[in-house]
Amino acid sequence: MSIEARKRIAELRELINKYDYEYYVLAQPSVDDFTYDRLMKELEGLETELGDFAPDSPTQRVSGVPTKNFPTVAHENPMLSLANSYSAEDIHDFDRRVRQGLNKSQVDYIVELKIDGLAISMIYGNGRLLRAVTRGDGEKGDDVTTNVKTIRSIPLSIVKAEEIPGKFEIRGEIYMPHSSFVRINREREEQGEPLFANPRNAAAGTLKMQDARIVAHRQLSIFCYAFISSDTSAGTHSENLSFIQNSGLPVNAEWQKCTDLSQILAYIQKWESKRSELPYDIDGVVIKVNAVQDQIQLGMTAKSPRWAIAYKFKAEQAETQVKEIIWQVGRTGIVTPVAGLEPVFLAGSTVSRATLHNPDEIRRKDIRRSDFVFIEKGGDIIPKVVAVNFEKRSPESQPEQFPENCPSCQSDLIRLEDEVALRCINPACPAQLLRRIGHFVSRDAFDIAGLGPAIIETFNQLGLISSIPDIFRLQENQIAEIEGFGEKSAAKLIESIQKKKVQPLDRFIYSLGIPFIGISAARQLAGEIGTLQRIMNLTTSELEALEGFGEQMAGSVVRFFADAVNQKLIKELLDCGIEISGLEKPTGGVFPGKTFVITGTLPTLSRQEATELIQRHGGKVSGSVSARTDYLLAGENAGSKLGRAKQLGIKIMDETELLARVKNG
Ligand code: 3BD
Repeated sequence: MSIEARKRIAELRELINKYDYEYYVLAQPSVDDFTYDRLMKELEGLETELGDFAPDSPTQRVSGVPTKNFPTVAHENPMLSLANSYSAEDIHDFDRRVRQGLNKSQVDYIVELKIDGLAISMIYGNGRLLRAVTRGDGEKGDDVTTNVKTIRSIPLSIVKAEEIPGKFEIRGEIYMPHSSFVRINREREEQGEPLFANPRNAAAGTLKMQDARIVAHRQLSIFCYAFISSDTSAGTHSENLSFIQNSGLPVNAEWQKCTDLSQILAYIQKWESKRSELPYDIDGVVIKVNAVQDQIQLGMTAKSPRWAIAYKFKAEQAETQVKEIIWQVGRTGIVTPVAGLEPVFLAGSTVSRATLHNPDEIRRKDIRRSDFVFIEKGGDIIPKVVAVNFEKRSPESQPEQFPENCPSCQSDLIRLEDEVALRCINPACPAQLLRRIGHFVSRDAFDIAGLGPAIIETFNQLGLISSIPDIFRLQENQIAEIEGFGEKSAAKLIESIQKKKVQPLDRFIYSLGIPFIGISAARQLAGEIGTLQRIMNLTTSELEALEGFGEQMAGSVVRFFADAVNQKLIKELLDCGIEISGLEKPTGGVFPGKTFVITGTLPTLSRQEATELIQRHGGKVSGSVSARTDYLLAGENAGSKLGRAKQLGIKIMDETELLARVKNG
């Protein structure tokens, strides 16, 4: 029995690996999903029976056990950067430098698409995938092996290549195809979670996730572009690409050999115009000298090889028509123009709105209703209008009339001196109120699930919510009567509201919607000042003494708390039974209740990552050094904060120590 079971296990593994390769690398499946699932189930069953959980079995792609933090590990070979170029002239110079450096009149190049994803290094030993590490700073990165193993186009073991070196490294770019990106964002929208701005951010967020099951669901892909081994001396880059491909790893098929500058430029031109037809994002083209001997001869500069260069495309644009210009009232009364667009596909998703920022922007670019415009995605979720296609403008078109009255309450709009924005200053404006309520219940504020914009509006129209404190006065029986609700959902909503009545000070401050005070400023106020009463009594100069607080933020806080309307709001909230729980409870974690200040550039962690790591382990991060600071986390080029921390005798910590302490608990 056991011998037969073992034989069957080996058979199934081989079969499933073959099907994975056909499906994920060749995109030519030879079996249907049902058959595949059945084989996978059979394999899982046999493995459990025999207790055989080989790390390279296809069943091990998704470990059910979430990994803790990602250990930082040094790269076996440093991951270099690529020099960037933006024009034909830059490429011309590159080609001239290369030929001069090699003293040749003609050089063979390989040109490849530059995948817009995240660079990864994978180490194979005796044919098995041992480790996958993010680029990090090029010297060391995060060990994300568990997550990378969920990418089904990456073989866990290589058997195909005739002769494979004992140990080798393969590099590639992990990316999220448009299809996965659209699906993930749709799911996030349904769950009320913040959307990813682009596939690259989605891939980055996914690769750093702690739960490999979710990573598997996100469906990342990879294209590999480099092979490094000390065992073999490959002749050319194109041979390396073939080796990678023969090993069963995906290589982007669009690479090409070029023998001169004009061919390179033609390739760039072709892909600059065809990029939108691809099912994944590219941000340029990479040009590499083909012969490894030539690469060695050219060597490298401080950070990047002299034998390769990236040509970066300009941001991708799409053309579409402006259907309407909508004037939206925000929670602070600013009235923002938004273009409602004929839906158009751009860089991975369908776009139907673009921000027009403010009236000046509309005039400057002369954007009108019915105009055809070019739009572009930046790092933001909402794309922007880059320019009007004046050739297509209708002769009847008229410049956009700016509203003089608030589209919601009809009160006169004003335009403050030194401000570009139009503003509704009616404190009772219903649109502002709805937006303020929406902000109050949002994720970083009171985080009340089940009170989306549509429900808030319904409750408002029914007279159930006319102010923020009214949220806490809602009655179950009132809601149960509303169409679309029932007793069950009414009870659920009331429960979800009651559950959120106790909030830490930072969330409470943020939820008030003080202009210019975002979540991090609110955290800073809560962390450094400590109580609501003290925050309400701060003077402009005390506020300006806080790191990062300028005149605008300080003035806004003082004005907000001086306003009787806001004082009444706070009093009513407290009367409704809202409690401020002080700061997040300083229990548990490695740094319970400890306050960190971060300064300088850390070797591997970004500021955001370090902050999250500290917070996950019970600590807080503040913006400025004070007597209350427990640790200064210092990186390279630390400035005045380091001096001040030393003065105050505050313990200085570097990233290595932080990571070690986190690791050792
Ligand atoms: C791609 C380096 C060399 C091996 C250095 C020539 C910089 C990201 O499709 N080749 C490609 C791609 C990236 C590459 C090289 N070939 N380096 C390549 C690359 N087809 N994207 N990169 N990288 C990868 C990087 N990443 C983050 C921060 C700074 N640099």
